[in-house]
Amino acid sequence: MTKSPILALSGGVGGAKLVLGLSKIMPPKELVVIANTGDDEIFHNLHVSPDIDTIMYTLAGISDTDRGWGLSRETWNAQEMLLTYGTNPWFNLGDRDLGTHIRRTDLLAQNFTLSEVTRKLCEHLGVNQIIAPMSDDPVRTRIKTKNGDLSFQEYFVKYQCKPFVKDINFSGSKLAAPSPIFLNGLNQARALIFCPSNPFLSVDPILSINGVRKSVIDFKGPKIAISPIVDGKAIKGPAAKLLLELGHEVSSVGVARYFRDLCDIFILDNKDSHNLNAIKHLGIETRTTNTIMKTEADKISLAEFVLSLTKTFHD
Ligand code: FO1
Repeated sequence: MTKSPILALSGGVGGAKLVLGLSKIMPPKELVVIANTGDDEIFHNLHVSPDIDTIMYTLAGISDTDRGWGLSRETWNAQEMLLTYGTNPWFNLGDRDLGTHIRRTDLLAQNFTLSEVTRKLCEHLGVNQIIAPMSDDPVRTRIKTKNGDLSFQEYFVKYQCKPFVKDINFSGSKLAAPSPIFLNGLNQARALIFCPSNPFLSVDPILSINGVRKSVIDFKGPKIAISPIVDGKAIKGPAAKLLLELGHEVSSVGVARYFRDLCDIFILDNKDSHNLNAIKHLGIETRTTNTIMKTEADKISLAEFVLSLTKTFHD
């Protein structure tokens, strides 16, 4: 009899690493992964969902782990033809990856929801875990910078996170509803895991959806977060720069303050054990372990550590 699932909220590359670790130690149907879709954007009339694809490709074992996104064995012939035609596509879409976006766009045009489309793509890729978007409604991260407003991908890829960020908001979030699988997970799951990802770019879009922040705060089971900042630096991406620009302390303490009302247990890397007391003073139970996931064994051991905490806390 399947136990009630674990709900893992994930965005970006770091989140997918822990999701892979969890997938290696849990029955597939007990792992429900909710992907941030604030990064989604239309390129060449194709709907691209980067964080869904990173999770889907990772669980299907076909992701390009060096690049951190997209597919292994990728070729770039379509991209080259676009350059030949004098366009300047700053968002690189590989030939195999285009297959995903073409199929997703076709199915959306047939009025399937993004959740249904994701399930169909997963079935064909042999992914048995449950992956769902945070919402079937459009929610888009908007980055307010000193040089004007940018979409997530313009900020992250076109301008390589260089612009100074003044604010971040999520267009469509107030009208959006959590996806059916997300809503079901918030009511039925036995634990909730914030996979290590950028709080402002991967967690906030999810929490911005109508009613979600309150449902997370009221969630009955244990809520566990892992700091994406180790020793004052982000493992990957702009998390540290954004903490600074948005006026937070650039440390795992700064991140703990962000998670203060959202989690019961906050996991630090061993390198940050000197912050243990400061975070405990915030009233958050804190644990330390190795959170740097370089190898598959690292991903599995962090997943085992997190899973063990859901058991102790829960029972
Ligand atoms: N990241 C880049 O830095 N450069 C790219 O050209 C790029 C293309 C791309 C295409 C499809 C896709 O699913 C992801 C892609 N990413 C690229 C990563 C993307 O920006 C993601 O949103 C980040 O991984 C953060 O979640």
